[in-house]
Amino acid sequence: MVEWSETERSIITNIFSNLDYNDIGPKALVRCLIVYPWTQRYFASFGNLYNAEAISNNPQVAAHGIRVLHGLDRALKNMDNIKATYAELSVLHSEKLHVDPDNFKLLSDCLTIVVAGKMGSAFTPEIQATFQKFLAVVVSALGRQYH
Ligand code: ZNH
Repeated sequence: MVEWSETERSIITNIFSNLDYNDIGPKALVRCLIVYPWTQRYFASFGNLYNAEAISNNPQVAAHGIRVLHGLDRALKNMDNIKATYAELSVLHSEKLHVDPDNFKLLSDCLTIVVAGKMGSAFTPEIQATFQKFLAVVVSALGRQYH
């Protein structure tokens, strides 16, 4: 089981309580789709993803970015049981959506970059380390039901 210190818990709680989901969610997913264009294949139903501008202006991409970010609330509220918390979502991504689990890491890195840009110098190495630890646990949990 993953252990969290009180400091780590408060860092994670703090980041999320100051996070503007409607801003950060879309920006993270947009960045992922632009930087790693092969991730676009899962969003064929979202319409025009023809270039960076189209991706940035696509309302379905924005809505999905917000939904994914809210998906992290579950981990936030269940930090001691992230694995079980994502069991169902892992099955969905594996068996129904057929999302290659490597992509979870790509999106989490994009999220880190967007959060870093937003927080500026407040995103200290310690805070980054804790945020990336949190995302790594989420990524591992989401990849858990793949076989
Ligand atoms: Zn995912 C969906 C989360 C990643 C793809 N997602 C989803 C949802 C959620 C999530 C919550 C919804 C579900 C239901 O409905 O039930 N994701 C998530 C998270 C993450 C993710 C948390 C990380 C961090 N995804 C991802 C990626 C991808 C994806 C990376 C690719 C690339 N998802 C997806 C899809 C879907 C989802 C495709 C479906 C959509 C629609 O249809 O709308």
